[in-house]
Amino acid sequence: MVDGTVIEASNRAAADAHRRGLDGLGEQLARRGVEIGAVIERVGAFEVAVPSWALGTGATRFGRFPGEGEPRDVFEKLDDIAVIHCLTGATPRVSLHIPWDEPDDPPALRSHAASRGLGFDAVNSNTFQDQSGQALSYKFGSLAHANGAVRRQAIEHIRRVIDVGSSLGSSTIAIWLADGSNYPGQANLRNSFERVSDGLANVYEGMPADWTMLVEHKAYEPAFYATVVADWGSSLMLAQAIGERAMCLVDLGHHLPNTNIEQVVARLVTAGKLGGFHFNDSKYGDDDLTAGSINPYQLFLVFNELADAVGDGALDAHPAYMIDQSHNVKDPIEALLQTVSNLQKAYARALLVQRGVLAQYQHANDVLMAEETLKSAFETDVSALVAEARRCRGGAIDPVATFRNSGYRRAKAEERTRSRHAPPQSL
Ligand SMILES: [Mn+2]
Repeated sequence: MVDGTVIEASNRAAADAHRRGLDGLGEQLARRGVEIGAVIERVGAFEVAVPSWALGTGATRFGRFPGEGEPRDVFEKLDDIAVIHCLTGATPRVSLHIPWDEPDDPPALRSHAASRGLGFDAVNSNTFQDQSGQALSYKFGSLAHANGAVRRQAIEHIRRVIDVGSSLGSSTIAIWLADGSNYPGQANLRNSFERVSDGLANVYEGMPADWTMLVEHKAYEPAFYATVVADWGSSLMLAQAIGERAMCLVDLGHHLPNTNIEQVVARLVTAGKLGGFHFNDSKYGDDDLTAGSINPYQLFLVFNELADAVGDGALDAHPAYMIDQSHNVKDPIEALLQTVSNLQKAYARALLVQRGVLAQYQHANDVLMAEETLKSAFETDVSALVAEARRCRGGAIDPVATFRNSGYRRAKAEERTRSRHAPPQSL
């Protein structure tokens, strides 16, 4: 972990400039009738789960270039997440992938996590690749497979993931299925969907009563002609058919280019089925880049939809927030610190939208001023506000600089040998 004195020293050095920035922003917001303290409090309460697969350097199909001091097992991954939590105060939970990070001894992992102030968020199943010793192959699908024995094997796997999750204190299963076809005629489109629906319903029946199932759609890849759960409509049909505790998970990178994702969010809120998010950003496809790095306006508009829904009671609790990124060229810890900060900024800006004013402009069909009302919130520099939210939670005013000064990565480069493990991937 990063020593508390390192954070204190770093914050002391940044204190004067931080205070000036915060005072300036406070005055600016007060002129708009916004009390900065209330926004700081809400941003400080923002939490997002870190996936166990994001701590090592990711890979493309062309190769992987690991960095020094990467975690070698799930225990070391939790150590790195604890560092991110120390510096941001915003990542108290881990989203575990089974079997990539399946613990041999779940109680030991649970107590390792607890000793670092961490708990477990959604567990993720994997029926998109074959594991060693597996009896039947998922080459032609899992829950949608034409062979009932393969479908049963996939159901058993997901049930086992839920059991592991239960022993860790998790209560959510996130399911992304690679099932689909690469060529017209390869699979019957309706039958494939019905098999997935039946399989998920089967898993749902055996799920503990306090568990939630999140169904994650993805437009394409690895299936390039027709993915079974390709879009929010398919995901919503499944969630509605399966039951009350089945919800939809929106991964920002799992849509076709130019999809209006904030409108997808609005629809799922209306349906009462928005269960969770996978944050990332993309230029072309499922690029898994740092959230807010390519299209920060879209990220803001997504948070704006959520803040609007919470504001008028359409959403009583926020959905499960998770990061789903692959860090190929950045230090994974630094990339995650930057991600958390970008998410907090987008959320803070969404909280600054003057909703009453916006509603009046919408009612009057004043298109320009309605747009400007959103834009003025988006264009507000909320850096000092977000830094203060972190500082109030014991975190760093400047997390990346503090992390670099801490020498954590250098120390781990000596302590951990070069990773011998399979490259982390992304869901
Ligand atoms: Mn995802």
